[in-house]
Amino acid sequence: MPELKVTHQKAECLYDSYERKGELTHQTHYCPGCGHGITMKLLAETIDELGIRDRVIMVSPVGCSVFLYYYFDTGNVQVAHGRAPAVATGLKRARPDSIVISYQGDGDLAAIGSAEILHAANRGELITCIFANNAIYGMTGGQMAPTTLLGKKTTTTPFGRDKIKDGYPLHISEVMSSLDAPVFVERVALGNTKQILAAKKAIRKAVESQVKGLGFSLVEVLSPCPTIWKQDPVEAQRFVREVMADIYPLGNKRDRTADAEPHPAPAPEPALSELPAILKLPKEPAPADAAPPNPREVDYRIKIAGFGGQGVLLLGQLLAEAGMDDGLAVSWLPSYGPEMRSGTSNCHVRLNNRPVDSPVVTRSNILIALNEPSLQKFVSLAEPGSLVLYNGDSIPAEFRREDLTMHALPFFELADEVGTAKAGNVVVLGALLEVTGLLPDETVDRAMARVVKGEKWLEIDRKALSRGKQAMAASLGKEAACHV
Ligand SMILES: Cc1ncc(C[n+]2csc(CCOP(=O)(O)OP(=O)(O)O)c2C)c(N)n1
Ligand code: SF4
Repeated sequence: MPELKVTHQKAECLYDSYERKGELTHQTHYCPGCGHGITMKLLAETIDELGIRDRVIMVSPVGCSVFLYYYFDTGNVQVAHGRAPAVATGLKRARPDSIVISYQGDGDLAAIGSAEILHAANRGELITCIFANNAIYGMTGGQMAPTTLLGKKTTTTPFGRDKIKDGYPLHISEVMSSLDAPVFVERVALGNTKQILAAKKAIRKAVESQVKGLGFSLVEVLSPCPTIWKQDPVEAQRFVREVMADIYPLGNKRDRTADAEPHPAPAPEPALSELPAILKLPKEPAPADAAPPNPREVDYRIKIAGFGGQGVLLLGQLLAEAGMDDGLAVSWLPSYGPEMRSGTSNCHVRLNNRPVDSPVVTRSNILIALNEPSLQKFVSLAEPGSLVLYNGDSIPAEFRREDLTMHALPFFELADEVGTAKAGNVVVLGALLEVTGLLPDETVDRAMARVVKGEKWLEIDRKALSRGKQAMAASLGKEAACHV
């Protein structure tokens, strides 16, 4: 039997099996004939040939190519829609030795991310962008992209793209090559084998220019999307070759790789200890002034949610300030809705006897929900066995959970009794202290005196705090009596 010779095999930088779906470990998620699969193969071969796999960080977008990280056994970061050039910039600047390759579709790069790509290119960031232009939003089912051809029917242009209403197809490679900084810009296509070989050459040259430290490079790949175009793969390739390439002329738009000077090596970073002086930060309090570390084992992950105007953020701030005075490590992370008032508002507070690893509270062990939508949104994320305080007369039946301790009190009505409903957030604080003993009363009072502006308000808040404690104590007494 003649000896078998391997003439073709997968690139080494692609995983042997893809863990995305148990039953499909040797298939990508791309449709038959999709250009993403071909482009990624060319990219993978380039990485192997240049021997840079250990240095590569791929930045994958939102769009059909989002799962790139399931296929490439390299560094991977998946980013928000359109933000690949911004994240790639950060990665490259933080790790100048890495080879950062961002991969984006035309919706991602030319629509929502148009500002990012323009400025990254204009700054001449040392990154490589692979731009898969299939002239449509693939992942979301076929909306018009900035690159959609005139007359093309899409779900958002049911009568065809109209130059007056929808504008003209955006020629990204030409825009890129009108800038001073890019060193390499080329448009290629996947319309037949010859074009695919040319695409490979361009991709390799673009990546190589980064390896040599020359500057920004971009390859636009005209790419078939048979599924959304409603064509079979052969027909879609023909469309790329004969129709798309006519509107988007192929070829090199900029090549300064022969005479570009490599970017100078970045200046060494200052030592961490020098930063306070450089940034003119106020001196940290001497250890004697700072609260001594708290020996209690504490890990409170508190989510407070309501609508704007309920004092959600101030309540979080009071907890964090008081926690700090108690010698705990604290964080306070506010999150606002877009409206100034009456929009949604929530904040994350962490109180810990060890340094806080992340200020984000995903699974709360204390949830304070100041309205029903907040309870609905966050109760499923409360840790079993944890505490929920709800602003209302009772917990709505559909959100009750047997594995949580849930208390309902009309905090804002109680605040009204002491002078103003505005102090409802401090009534909550009182109730929380009563039920948990989370922080000593005098520490909370000290923090309140610091944070609350004006004697009048401080007086009201002190009353509100004790009203909250009282009401919670009464409610606990009642509940205990019920259980007996
Ligand atoms: C902030 C945000 N806006 C909108 C979306 C919905 N969305 C997901 S993918 C996509 C467009 C993808 O099109 P494209 O970049 O051309 O990639 P393709 O799927 O065609 O490869 C959109 C609008 C989103 N995920 N995030
Ligand atoms: S919808 Fe289009 S772009 Fe998305 S995987 Fe299928 S063929 Fe590729």
